[in-house]
Amino acid sequence: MPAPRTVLLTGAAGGLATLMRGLLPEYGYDLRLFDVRPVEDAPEAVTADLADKEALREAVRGVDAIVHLAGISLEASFEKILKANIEGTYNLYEAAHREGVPRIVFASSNHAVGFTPAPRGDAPLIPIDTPRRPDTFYGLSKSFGEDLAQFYWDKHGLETVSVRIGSCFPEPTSVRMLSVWMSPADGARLFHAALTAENVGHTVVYGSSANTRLWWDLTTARALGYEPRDDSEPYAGKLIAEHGELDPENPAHAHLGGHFVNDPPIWPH
Ligand code: NAI
Ligand code: 15L
Repeated sequence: MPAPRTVLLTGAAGGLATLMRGLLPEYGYDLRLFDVRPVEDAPEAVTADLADKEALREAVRGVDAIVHLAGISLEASFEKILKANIEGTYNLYEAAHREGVPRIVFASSNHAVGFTPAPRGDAPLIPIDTPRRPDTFYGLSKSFGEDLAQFYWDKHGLETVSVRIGSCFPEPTSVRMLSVWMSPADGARLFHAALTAENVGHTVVYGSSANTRLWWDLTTARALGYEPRDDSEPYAGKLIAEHGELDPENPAHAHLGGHFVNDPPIWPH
Protein backbone atom coordinates (compact mmCIF):
# COMPACT_ATOMS: atom_id res chain seq x y z
CA MET A 1 0.00 0.00 0.00
CA PRO A 2 1.48 3.43 -0.91
CA ALA A 3 1.85 5.76 2.09
CA PRO A 4 -1.50 7.48 2.69
CA ARG A 5 -1.65 11.22 2.26
CA THR A 6 -5.28 12.29 2.42
CA VAL A 7 -6.82 11.04 5.64
CA LEU A 8 -10.40 11.46 6.83
CA LEU A 9 -10.52 12.23 10.56
CA THR A 10 -13.93 11.50 12.05
CA GLY A 11 -14.84 12.95 15.43
CA ALA A 12 -12.80 15.96 14.37
CA ALA A 13 -14.39 18.32 16.93
CA GLY A 14 -13.50 16.02 19.84
CA GLY A 15 -10.69 16.18 22.35
CA LEU A 16 -8.42 13.52 20.84
CA ALA A 17 -8.95 14.70 17.26
CA THR A 18 -8.18 18.27 18.29
CA LEU A 19 -4.83 17.06 19.67
CA MET A 20 -4.20 15.01 16.50
CA ARG A 21 -5.13 17.90 14.21
CA GLY A 22 -2.19 19.73 15.76
CA LEU A 23 0.24 16.82 15.42
CA LEU A 24 -0.58 14.64 12.39
CA PRO A 25 0.05 17.27 9.65
CA GLU A 26 3.76 17.18 10.66
CA TYR A 27 3.80 13.63 9.30
CA GLY A 28 2.66 14.91 5.92
CA TYR A 29 -1.07 14.17 6.06
CA ASP A 30 -3.80 16.32 4.56
CA LEU A 31 -6.71 15.91 6.94
CA ARG A 32 -10.31 15.92 5.84
CA LEU A 33 -12.56 16.56 8.86
CA PHE A 34 -15.96 15.07 9.80
CA ASP A 35 -18.07 15.54 12.94
CA VAL A 36 -21.70 16.01 13.90
CA ARG A 37 -20.60 19.23 15.62
CA PRO A 38 -18.91 22.12 13.82
CA VAL A 39 -15.13 22.00 14.10
CA GLU A 40 -13.61 25.16 15.52
CA ASP A 41 -11.42 27.07 13.04
CA ALA A 42 -12.27 24.63 10.25
CA PRO A 43 -15.21 25.87 8.20
CA GLU A 44 -14.30 23.32 5.52
CA ALA A 45 -15.10 20.40 7.87
CA VAL A 46 -18.07 18.20 6.99
CA THR A 47 -20.76 18.62 9.65
CA ALA A 48 -22.80 15.43 9.54
CA ASP A 49 -23.94 12.48 11.61
CA LEU A 50 -22.54 8.97 11.20
CA ALA A 51 -26.18 8.02 10.53
CA ASP A 52 -26.08 10.01 7.27
CA LYS A 53 -24.94 7.39 4.77
CA GLU A 54 -24.82 9.77 1.80
CA ALA A 55 -22.67 12.27 3.68
CA LEU A 56 -20.34 9.44 4.69
CA ARG A 57 -20.00 8.16 1.12
CA GLU A 58 -19.04 11.64 -0.01
CA ALA A 59 -16.68 12.22 2.91
CA VAL A 60 -14.70 9.01 2.36
CA ARG A 61 -14.55 9.32 -1.43
CA GLY A 62 -10.95 9.60 -2.62
CA VAL A 63 -9.23 9.43 0.77
CA ASP A 64 -6.25 7.12 1.29
CA ALA A 65 -7.23 6.14 4.82
CA ILE A 66 -9.59 6.97 7.68
CA VAL A 67 -8.88 7.61 11.35
CA HIS A 68 -12.23 6.85 12.96
CA LEU A 69 -12.61 8.68 16.26
CA ALA A 70 -16.27 9.75 16.05
CA GLY A 71 -18.80 8.36 18.46
CA ILE A 72 -19.97 8.42 22.03
CA SER A 73 -16.80 8.30 24.08
CA LEU A 74 -18.31 7.52 27.50
CA GLU A 75 -21.18 5.40 28.83
CA ALA A 76 -24.74 5.99 27.57
CA SER A 77 -27.98 4.08 27.12
CA PHE A 78 -27.80 1.06 24.86
CA GLU A 79 -30.07 2.83 22.35
CA LYS A 80 -27.71 5.81 22.02
CA ILE A 81 -24.63 3.58 21.81
CA LEU A 82 -26.37 1.42 19.21
CA LYS A 83 -27.05 4.41 16.97
CA ALA A 84 -23.76 6.30 17.21
CA ASN A 85 -21.14 3.63 17.84
CA ILE A 86 -22.52 0.39 16.46
CA GLU A 87 -24.64 1.49 13.50
CA GLY A 88 -22.44 4.56 12.97
CA THR A 89 -19.27 2.48 12.72
CA TYR A 90 -21.01 -0.01 10.44
CA ASN A 91 -22.10 2.89 8.18
CA LEU A 92 -18.52 4.14 8.03
CA TYR A 93 -17.11 0.70 7.13
CA GLU A 94 -19.74 0.16 4.48
CA ALA A 95 -19.02 3.59 2.94
CA ALA A 96 -15.26 2.89 3.03
CA HIS A 97 -15.73 -0.52 1.41
CA ARG A 98 -18.02 0.87 -1.32
CA GLU A 99 -15.58 3.71 -2.09
CA GLY A 100 -12.50 1.47 -2.06
CA VAL A 101 -10.73 3.04 0.93
CA PRO A 102 -7.98 0.55 1.81
CA ARG A 103 -7.41 1.20 5.53
CA ILE A 104 -9.12 2.40 8.71
CA VAL A 105 -7.51 3.15 12.04
CA PHE A 106 -10.27 2.47 14.55
CA ALA A 107 -10.35 4.10 18.00
CA SER A 108 -11.15 1.09 20.13
CA SER A 109 -10.71 1.43 23.87
CA ASN A 110 -9.30 -0.22 26.95
CA HIS A 111 -12.99 -0.51 27.96
CA ALA A 112 -13.39 -3.40 25.48
CA VAL A 113 -11.34 -5.33 28.06
CA GLY A 114 -12.20 -3.15 31.05
CA PHE A 115 -13.22 -5.96 33.40
CA THR A 116 -9.79 -7.58 33.06
CA PRO A 117 -8.03 -7.53 36.45
CA ALA A 118 -5.16 -5.05 36.48
CA PRO A 119 -1.82 -6.87 36.85
CA ARG A 120 -0.16 -6.36 40.23
CA GLY A 121 3.43 -6.75 41.32
CA ASP A 122 5.37 -9.05 39.02
CA ALA A 123 2.28 -10.38 37.19
CA PRO A 124 2.75 -10.53 33.40
CA LEU A 125 1.49 -7.73 31.21
CA ILE A 126 -2.02 -8.21 29.75
CA PRO A 127 -1.61 -9.74 26.28
CA ILE A 128 -3.45 -8.36 23.27
CA ASP A 129 -5.41 -11.61 22.86
CA THR A 130 -6.81 -11.53 26.38
CA PRO A 131 -10.57 -12.32 26.22
CA ARG A 132 -12.75 -9.28 25.66
CA ARG A 133 -14.42 -8.19 28.90
CA PRO A 134 -16.33 -4.98 28.16
CA ASP A 135 -17.12 -2.90 31.22
CA THR A 136 -19.99 -0.81 29.78
CA PHE A 137 -22.32 -0.64 26.76
CA TYR A 138 -19.64 1.76 25.51
CA GLY A 139 -16.94 -0.91 25.89
CA LEU A 140 -19.28 -3.41 24.24
CA SER A 141 -19.51 -1.13 21.19
CA LYS A 142 -15.71 -1.06 20.95
CA SER A 143 -15.64 -4.84 21.14
CA PHE A 144 -18.20 -4.87 18.30
CA GLY A 145 -16.04 -2.43 16.34
CA GLU A 146 -13.07 -4.79 16.58
CA ASP A 147 -15.22 -7.67 15.28
CA LEU A 148 -16.59 -5.47 12.51
CA ALA A 149 -13.02 -4.61 11.50
CA GLN A 150 -12.07 -8.30 11.42
CA PHE A 151 -15.13 -9.05 9.29
CA TYR A 152 -14.40 -6.32 6.74
CA TRP A 153 -10.81 -7.59 6.47
CA ASP A 154 -11.79 -11.24 6.03
CA LYS A 155 -14.72 -10.55 3.75
CA HIS A 156 -13.61 -7.50 1.76
CA GLY A 157 -9.86 -7.03 2.29
CA LEU A 158 -10.37 -3.66 4.01
CA GLU A 159 -7.51 -3.29 6.51
CA THR A 160 -7.84 -1.94 10.04
CA VAL A 161 -5.61 -1.24 12.98
CA SER A 162 -7.82 -1.26 16.08
CA VAL A 163 -6.16 0.81 18.78
CA ARG A 164 -7.31 0.04 22.32
CA ILE A 165 -6.52 3.50 23.55
CA GLY A 166 -5.78 3.91 27.24
CA SER A 167 -6.11 7.58 28.24
CA CYS A 168 -4.88 10.11 25.70
CA PHE A 169 -4.83 13.51 27.33
CA PRO A 170 -2.11 16.16 27.68
CA GLU A 171 -1.22 14.83 31.16
CA PRO A 172 -2.24 11.86 33.33
CA THR A 173 -4.71 13.06 35.97
CA SER A 174 -5.21 9.93 38.12
CA VAL A 175 -3.06 7.17 39.59
CA ARG A 176 -4.68 4.65 37.19
CA MET A 177 -3.63 6.82 34.26
CA LEU A 178 0.00 6.33 35.26
CA SER A 179 -0.47 2.81 33.83
CA VAL A 180 -2.65 3.55 30.78
CA TRP A 181 -1.63 7.07 29.69
CA MET A 182 -0.75 7.78 26.06
CA SER A 183 0.85 11.16 25.55
CA PRO A 184 -0.56 13.06 22.57
CA ALA A 185 2.87 12.91 20.87
CA ASP A 186 2.96 9.12 21.29
CA GLY A 187 -0.66 9.01 20.07
CA ALA A 188 0.40 10.72 16.83
CA ARG A 189 3.38 8.32 16.54
CA LEU A 190 1.07 5.35 16.96
CA PHE A 191 -1.56 6.61 14.49
CA HIS A 192 1.22 7.32 11.97
CA ALA A 193 2.59 3.79 12.41
CA ALA A 194 -0.93 2.37 12.05
CA LEU A 195 -1.46 4.36 8.84
CA THR A 196 1.83 3.38 7.21
CA ALA A 197 2.80 -0.16 8.32
CA GLU A 198 2.58 -2.73 5.53
CA ASN A 199 0.13 -5.62 5.47
CA VAL A 200 -1.69 -5.07 8.75
CA GLY A 201 -4.79 -7.09 7.83
CA HIS A 202 -6.70 -6.55 11.05
CA THR A 203 -4.22 -5.82 13.82
CA VAL A 204 -5.26 -4.99 17.39
CA VAL A 205 -2.88 -2.96 19.55
CA TYR A 206 -2.93 -1.25 22.90
CA GLY A 207 -2.42 2.49 22.74
CA SER A 208 -0.23 3.96 25.45
CA SER A 209 3.15 5.44 26.16
CA ALA A 210 6.08 3.40 27.50
CA ASN A 211 4.90 3.90 31.06
CA THR A 212 6.99 2.49 33.91
CA ARG A 213 3.72 1.22 35.46
CA LEU A 214 2.36 -0.14 32.16
CA TRP A 215 -0.38 -2.80 32.46
CA TRP A 216 -0.42 -4.22 28.93
CA ASP A 217 1.82 -5.58 26.24
CA LEU A 218 2.78 -3.17 23.46
CA THR A 219 4.36 -5.85 21.23
CA THR A 220 1.75 -5.63 18.45
CA ALA A 221 1.97 -1.83 18.46
CA ARG A 222 5.77 -1.95 18.28
CA ALA A 223 5.52 -4.44 15.41
CA LEU A 224 3.84 -1.68 13.38
CA GLY A 225 6.94 0.46 13.88
CA TYR A 226 5.60 2.38 16.88
CA GLU A 227 8.32 3.57 19.23
CA PRO A 228 6.80 5.32 22.23
CA ARG A 229 9.03 8.01 23.72
CA ASP A 230 7.05 9.14 26.75
CA ASP A 231 6.49 7.75 30.24
CA SER A 232 3.96 8.93 32.84
CA GLU A 233 6.42 8.36 35.70
CA PRO A 234 7.40 12.03 36.18
CA TYR A 235 3.77 12.65 37.21
CA ALA A 236 3.69 9.77 39.72
CA GLY A 237 4.97 11.57 42.83
CA LYS A 238 2.39 14.34 42.69
CA LEU A 239 -0.57 12.09 41.77
CA ILE A 240 0.22 9.50 44.47
CA ALA A 241 0.76 12.21 47.10
CA GLU A 242 -2.68 13.60 46.20
CA HIS A 243 -4.69 10.37 45.78
CA GLY A 244 -2.66 7.56 47.38
CA GLU A 245 -1.61 4.27 45.76
CA LEU A 246 -4.24 2.11 44.00
CA ASP A 247 -6.24 -0.05 46.45
CA PRO A 248 -6.69 -3.59 45.06
CA GLU A 249 -9.83 -4.00 47.20
CA ASN A 250 -11.50 -1.13 45.31
CA PRO A 251 -13.08 -2.44 42.06
CA ALA A 252 -12.42 0.93 40.41
CA HIS A 253 -8.70 0.45 41.08
CA ALA A 254 -8.49 -3.28 40.42
CA HIS A 255 -9.54 -3.45 36.77
CA LEU A 256 -8.12 -2.08 33.53
CA GLY A 257 -11.27 -0.04 33.00
CA GLY A 258 -10.98 1.83 36.32
CA HIS A 259 -14.19 3.47 37.50
CA PHE A 260 -15.99 2.50 34.28
CA VAL A 261 -16.56 -0.91 35.94
CA ASN A 262 -18.70 0.48 38.77
CA ASP A 263 -19.38 4.18 38.24
CA PRO A 264 -18.89 5.06 34.57
CA PRO A 265 -18.95 8.67 33.42
CA ILE A 266 -22.13 9.30 31.46
CA TRP A 267 -22.36 10.96 28.05
CA PRO A 268 -22.77 13.86 27.64
CA HIS A 269 -20.73 15.09 30.57
P1 NAI B 1 -14.86 13.14 22.30
O1 NAI B 1 -16.15 12.82 22.93
O2 NAI B 1 -14.13 14.37 22.72
O3 NAI B 1 -15.01 13.17 20.70
C1 NAI B 1 -15.90 12.37 19.99
C2 NAI B 1 -16.42 13.17 18.83
O4 NAI B 1 -17.32 12.34 18.08
C3 NAI B 1 -17.21 14.42 19.27
O5 NAI B 1 -16.68 15.58 18.67
C4 NAI B 1 -18.62 14.15 18.80
O6 NAI B 1 -19.31 15.31 18.34
C5 NAI B 1 -18.39 13.16 17.66
N1 NAI B 1 -19.58 12.32 17.46
C6 NAI B 1 -20.30 11.65 18.40
N2 NAI B 1 -21.33 11.02 17.85
C7 NAI B 1 -21.27 11.28 16.51
C8 NAI B 1 -22.07 10.92 15.40
N3 NAI B 1 -23.15 10.15 15.56
N4 NAI B 1 -21.72 11.36 14.18
C9 NAI B 1 -20.62 12.14 14.02
N5 NAI B 1 -19.83 12.53 15.03
C10 NAI B 1 -20.14 12.10 16.27
O7 NAI B 1 -13.93 11.85 22.53
P2 NAI B 1 -12.35 11.73 22.43
O8 NAI B 1 -11.79 11.66 23.80
O9 NAI B 1 -11.84 12.72 21.48
O10 NAI B 1 -12.21 10.26 21.82
C11 NAI B 1 -12.19 10.06 20.41
C12 NAI B 1 -12.39 8.58 20.14
O11 NAI B 1 -11.37 7.82 20.78
C13 NAI B 1 -13.72 8.02 20.64
O12 NAI B 1 -14.17 7.06 19.72
C14 NAI B 1 -13.35 7.37 21.95
O13 NAI B 1 -14.24 6.32 22.25
C15 NAI B 1 -11.95 6.86 21.66
N6 NAI B 1 -11.13 6.77 22.85
C16 NAI B 1 -10.61 7.91 23.41
C17 NAI B 1 -9.81 7.81 24.53
C18 NAI B 1 -9.16 9.01 25.11
O14 NAI B 1 -8.33 8.84 26.01
N7 NAI B 1 -9.45 10.22 24.66
C19 NAI B 1 -9.54 6.52 25.17
C20 NAI B 1 -10.13 5.39 24.48
C21 NAI B 1 -10.88 5.52 23.36
C1 15L C 1 -12.12 6.04 27.11
O1 15L C 1 -12.45 5.12 26.35
C2 15L C 1 -12.77 7.36 27.06
O2 15L C 1 -13.23 7.71 25.78
C3 15L C 1 -11.86 8.47 27.60
O3 15L C 1 -12.65 9.64 27.80
C4 15L C 1 -11.20 8.06 28.90
O4 15L C 1 -12.16 7.94 29.88
C5 15L C 1 -10.46 6.74 28.73
O5 15L C 1 -11.26 5.75 28.11
C6 15L C 1 -9.93 6.15 30.04
O6 15L C 1 -10.09 4.95 30.26
O7 15L C 1 -9.31 6.89 30.80
